[in-house]
Amino acid sequence: MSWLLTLGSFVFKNMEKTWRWFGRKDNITLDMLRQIGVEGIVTALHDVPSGEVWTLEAITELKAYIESYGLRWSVVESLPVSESIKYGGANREQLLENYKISLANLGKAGIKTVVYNFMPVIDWIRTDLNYKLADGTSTLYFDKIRFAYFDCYILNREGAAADYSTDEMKQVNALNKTISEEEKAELINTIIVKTQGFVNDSFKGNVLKPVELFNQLLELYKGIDKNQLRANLKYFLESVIPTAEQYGVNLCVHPDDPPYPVLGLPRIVGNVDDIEWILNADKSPNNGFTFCAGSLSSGLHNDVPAMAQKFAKRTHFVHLRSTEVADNGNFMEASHLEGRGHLVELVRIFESENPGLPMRVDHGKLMLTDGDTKHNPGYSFLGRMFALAQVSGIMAAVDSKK
Ligand code: DNO
Repeated sequence: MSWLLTLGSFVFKNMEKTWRWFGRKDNITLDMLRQIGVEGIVTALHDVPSGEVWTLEAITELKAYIESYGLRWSVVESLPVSESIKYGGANREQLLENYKISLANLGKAGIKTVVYNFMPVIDWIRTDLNYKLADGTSTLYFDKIRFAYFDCYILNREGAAADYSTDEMKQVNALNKTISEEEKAELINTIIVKTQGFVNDSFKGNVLKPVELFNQLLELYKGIDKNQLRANLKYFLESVIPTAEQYGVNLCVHPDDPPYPVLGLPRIVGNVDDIEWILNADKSPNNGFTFCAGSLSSGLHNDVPAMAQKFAKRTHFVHLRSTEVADNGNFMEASHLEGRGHLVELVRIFESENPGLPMRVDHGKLMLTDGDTKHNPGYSFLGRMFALAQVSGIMAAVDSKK
């Protein structure tokens, strides 16, 4: 349990150890989580299609199930924002109404932290889900050239080549000469099906023609530039924040992963200016940020501890994860003790600037028997358990210095 330590007039409250759990279908059970020191659960009503109302009954039923294991439902990740809200489609008003009802129901049930993202078409992006490391474990990897190949030769996006340097295009063209049909299929499967399938409603279920579907979604964003996407996010906030305030719910936008524009699509949650803009677009404390150290650290432009210091007070939820980034932009998940995330520093900052925030580890490696169990990419059991133990150690060391 999170505990309060009173020292003179200071009251410290540790970060709450939470874990992303994908509901009753998750092979990692609540019983397992209770045994490894998890305190709070991060989950969603994964069976409700994006845009539909989360009823109070369904919310309270899942909450009671979680509580029957001595755990609590601490955070919703995510209450998805439908594409039509992001590009400003005809049914946007109805979707916003539904969103408000779901928020109100969550507030009534006592679930007060709600994550969403505002990434058009595609959520997090990786090109390899099984990148082997020297120690025998494997991790997630983003290879810029393979991604550019996907853009230029698989999606065949008009004008795509102009988004890459001459040298990058040389490598992309060379890859085109050597890549096998099998590798191509695996790349499509990785970028569209496996990474999106469990977090992005557009690609849930059995997607028969992923590339065609992907291109249709890209079409919806023709003419939507950064300013228009920002305007649509502001419109979303103006519509839903009053409800969040009324029911005491803290909404917190997740950064873009990776934190820069891709595939000709704008991305607007990737750097200090973006986050400042969002937090100023509606100054309500209920309009907050999910500090995903992993996503932020994968952009070389971001100084992650400086951002934590700057945005700690408006942060409602923290993802503790780190990455290593090469000069050419390729990146992979780092150990939770290393890399550009600087998690020791972050724990120090958040525990002093905004005590008691929920945090979860993210994107564990594949290690030991992880490969034998079916789980969502990045959400292994042993890899994440190992990371949670490391982060718990960091927290204990930071707390002992208070
Ligand atoms: C991937 C996740 C994201 C995140 C959403 C939040 O592993 O970090 O899918 O949950 O973008 O809405």
